[in-house]
Amino acid sequence: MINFHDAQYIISCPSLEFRPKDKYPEVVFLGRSNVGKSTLINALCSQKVAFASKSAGKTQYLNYFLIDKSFYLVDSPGYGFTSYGNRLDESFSDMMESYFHNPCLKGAVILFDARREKLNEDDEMLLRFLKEDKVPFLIVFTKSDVANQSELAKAKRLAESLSSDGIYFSSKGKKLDPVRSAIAKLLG
Ligand SMILES: Nc1nc2c(ncn2[C@@H]2O[C@H](COP(=O)(O)OP(=O)(O)OP(=O)(O)O)[C@@H](O)[C@H]2O)c(=O)[nH]1
Ligand SMILES: [Mg+2]
Repeated sequence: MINFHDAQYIISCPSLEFRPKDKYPEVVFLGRSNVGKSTLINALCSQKVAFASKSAGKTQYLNYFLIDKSFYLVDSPGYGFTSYGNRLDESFSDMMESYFHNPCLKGAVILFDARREKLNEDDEMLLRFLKEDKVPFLIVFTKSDVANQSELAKAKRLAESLSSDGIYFSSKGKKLDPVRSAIAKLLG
């Protein structure tokens, strides 16, 4: 049974070739910079394994966390931010595109800020990569504590337009079971 109690940081990889050599399945967390990827990983594991921060661009590489000694959660750098500017960085998209050709990858958790209304070019690109490599995904809306009702309703419609239910998450709340069971489902 997956309980997310045992979480260990393993390695930070600049590309897929540095991934651990074992064949544990993995689920990757994707989303714009500062959306709350590292925060969600910490919440799921009930401990601070991933580095979360107020400033954008904190997570730089693919960070592997071994959970329950049976699978990896992979924290990824946020897109839409680089130290040089704030457009999508080519090296980031190269890193991610090759990352998706990954037989151990069982699925992705895409995070959107619950207050965002629509997708931009970077989001579309990411969804295209996932589709090309047939990577199943689920959508989590973060920061739902600071979104209003109308924003939450729009978020739901956005998820539906991507054929997903969309799960609301707030780091201030404790409702993690829906995310945990959706991840368990991706892992099969
Ligand atoms: N109010 C609120 N703040 C949140 C929530 N989730 C994350 N944050 C805050 O958002 C900021 C960014 O969180 P991170 O988890 O570092 O975001 P990230 O997506 O990992 O960012 P990068 O690594 O830079 O791509 C931090 O200040 C968090 O405390 C949430 O559900 N509610
Ligand atoms: Mg991060």
